[in-house]
Order: sequence, then structure tokens, then C-alpha cells
Amino acid sequence: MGRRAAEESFDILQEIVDQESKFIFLAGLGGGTSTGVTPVLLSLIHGTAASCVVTMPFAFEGTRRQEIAEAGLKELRQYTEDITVINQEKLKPLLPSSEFADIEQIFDLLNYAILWKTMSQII
Ligand SMILES: Nc1nc2c(ncn2[C@@H]2O[C@H](COP(=O)(O)OP(=O)(O)OP(=O)(O)O)[C@@H](O)[C@H]2O)c(=O)[nH]1
Ligand SMILES: [Mg+2]
Repeated sequence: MGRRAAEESFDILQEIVDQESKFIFLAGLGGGTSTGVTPVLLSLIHGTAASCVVTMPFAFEGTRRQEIAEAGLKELRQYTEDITVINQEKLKPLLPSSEFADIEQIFDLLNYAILWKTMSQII
């Protein structure tokens, strides 16, 4: 679905990407939208510098999501070597236990951490 939408908007996206000289993609792999759209965008930007920071799903999200994420990552690697992979499962020991936080709170926390990490790589 995400991929189809991006492919149908090829011309608009091309116009947008042509105005930029550097790209940083933040993508949570394992679902439909980010996993589908990110490779399409990468294919549009050709030689332009692009960094990707992607997350892999938690184990509790199930094997289907893991598989989608793995396939998505493999596809991204065809376009750029500059990919930082954040394996969310490995972050689990650092996170508040699920008794105290729900998944939305945990994602919010991770989003800040990922954003800071990404920004610190740029500045
Ligand atoms: N760090 C972080 N990871 C997220 C967040 N939301 C989702 N994820 C991770 O990213 C994966 C994909 O997110 P989804 O929302 O399922 O996928 P999507 O790309 O939005 O596509 P849809 O299938 O259309 O929802 C999930 O399996 C989670 O592991 C978030 O806010 N923060
Ligand atoms: Mg979603």
C-alpha cells in the first residue's frame, strides 16, 4: 500500500527530491508504509547522499514483522551502505519494564533517543 502510493506519486516526489542535496531517512521497518516507501524514495534520489536510520521490530511483534523488516533492510542495502540499524529488541534491558510503561510510551522514548543519535551524527 505504502509502496503503491509512493510509486503513484513518482513525479511529485521526484520534484521534491531534486531540490535537496542530502537525505536522512528515519524508518521503522516491519510494517507497510516505511518499509514500502523508503526504497522507492532511495531509488528516486540516485547519486544524492543518503543516510538511513532504521529500527527492527521487537521480538514480541512477531516473526511476520521481523521477516518484512529483514527483507526491507536487504532492499535498502541495494541503494546505500550508510544504514544505521537499531535493533529495538536489544534495547529492551534499557527500557522501563512493561509493567510500568505501555508501548506508546516506549516508542516515544525511543523516538527521542533515535532523533538525538541521528542529529549528533549530522552536527
Ligand atoms: N522507535 C519507534 N518504532 C516504531 C514506532 N512506531 C512503529 N515502530 C516500529 O516500526 C515498525 C513499523 O511500524 P508500523 O506503524 O507498523 O508501520 P508503518 O510503516 O507505519 O506502516 P503501516 O503498516 O501502514 O502502519 C513497528 O513494527 C515497530 O517496530 C515509533 O513511534 N517509534
Ligand atoms: Mg503505522
